[in-house]
Amino acid sequence: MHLPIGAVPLELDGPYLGHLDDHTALRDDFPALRERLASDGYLRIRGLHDPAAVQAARQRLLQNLAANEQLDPARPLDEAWIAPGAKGQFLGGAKAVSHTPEFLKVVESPALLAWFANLLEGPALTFDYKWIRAIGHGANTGAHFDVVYMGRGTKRLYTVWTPLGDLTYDLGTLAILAGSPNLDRVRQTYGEMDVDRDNVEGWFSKDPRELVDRYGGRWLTAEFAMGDALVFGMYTMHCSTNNTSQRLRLSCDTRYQRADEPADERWVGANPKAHYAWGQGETVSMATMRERWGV
Ligand SMILES: O=C(O)CCC(=O)C(=O)O
Repeated sequence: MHLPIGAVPLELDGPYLGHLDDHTALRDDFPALRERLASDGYLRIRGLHDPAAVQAARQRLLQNLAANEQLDPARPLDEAWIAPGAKGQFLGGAKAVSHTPEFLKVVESPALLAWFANLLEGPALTFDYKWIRAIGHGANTGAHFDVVYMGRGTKRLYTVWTPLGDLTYDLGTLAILAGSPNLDRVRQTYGEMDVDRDNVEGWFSKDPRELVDRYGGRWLTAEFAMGDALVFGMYTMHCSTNNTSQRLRLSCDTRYQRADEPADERWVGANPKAHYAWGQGETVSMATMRERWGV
């Protein structure tokens, strides 16, 4: 089986693409989880969320997408078939969907915040801004570190990537570059960037093969079931595989950190300011910056 990432099809179980480890058995063993997060750069936990709560959040999101003519009305709502001509939607910061009781019950649940408090050894908070994605046919996300988008506070900040529904490979799923938290030179250059300050493209690469050839490691991915989640740090290189189906891939990514550490001011508060300068005026290409950094 080949899974495309952008323009590049990668063979699953080939030299460039393998499978994410499953850390579910360690779910409540916090010292072990901390070790694995440091060594692997991610935690894949099946059933981290209550699947019924995720289903309710999915339902609410589907209703919103249907009202926005993203879904084919001739097909069952729950299957999320793409309306003819619809392209999918990025619903980051769209409070009408991100602040419904159903959605908050998943990403701000007391159980999830308590799990993070144990992992981080202190009370945890989550950013008010939520990134919700309805990914259309052919779309994916290029390889990047999250720190370039949200690095103004503590660097001990973690992403929880949550599929809002069962994700088979054809819908597109997340992929992580094994060993990427140890790419010191990339951390010291690209990892110091801030997209609003520097106005540079955010994606480090659109070519997953190039990164493996240059830095080693392998892309790792998996299929996900409702309730599963992937947790990773700010310096874990990740991307997503293409949605090759005719249905929307629904997922969200939300952020967690210790409450007593500084939080990036762009993403907290009743009306987070979000990216306020990125993409305005001339944007510097990543190719230019990579050449300058020598990475
Ligand atoms: O879902 C995607 O395509 C990208 C998600 C992502 O980049 C993230 O969770 O940081």
